[in-house]
Amino acid sequence: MNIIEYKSKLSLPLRRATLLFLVDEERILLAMKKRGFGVGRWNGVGGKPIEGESIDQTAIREAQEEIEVTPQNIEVVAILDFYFTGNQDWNQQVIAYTSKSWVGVPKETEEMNPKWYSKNSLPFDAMWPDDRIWLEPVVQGSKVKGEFLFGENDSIIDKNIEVVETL
Ligand code: 6U4
Repeated sequence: MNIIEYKSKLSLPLRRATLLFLVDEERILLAMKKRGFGVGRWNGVGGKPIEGESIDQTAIREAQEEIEVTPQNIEVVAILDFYFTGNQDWNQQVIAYTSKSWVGVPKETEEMNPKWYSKNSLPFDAMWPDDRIWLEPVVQGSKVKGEFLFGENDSIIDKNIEVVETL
């Protein structure tokens, strides 16, 4: 199975979700997901839009809910289409953002536990397996478009990655 074959069988458009990383010159803020989809992994903060909300508003609200900060200058840095052979309900398009300024201090909530990491030493073994492919260029300042097809145990069985000028 590859992405082209898989997509040809899909009938519904991908639902969207956000993923946001606070960044400074040397560091990136990750957060440990404490429950739900992606539990036990370090990731950005984010989730699904609620009715009437723009995707940018979702990214900001989710940061407020999950780590109690308000991002001030969000920028889209990746658009990633994720497909799962095992469960179509997990398919999603993730809009990934960085923000270089914010109001508040990142705080643990019932959903996420935030922690600063050096951009040079991300904990890829405890992250989504796609992260080492697309987040690496993103932390170096690139913008990325990507598609990933996951098989058993979230292994990547097909992927397309492109560094782009604009998203
Ligand atoms: P709720 O509705 O909050 O209970 P939950 O199960 O917590 O849902 P959701 O949808 O809010 O999950 O958040 C999923 C998060 O995981 C989003 O920020 C997007 C992110 N995500 C999904 N697939 C990913 C992947 N392959 N790689 C990655 N992040 C991913 O780095």
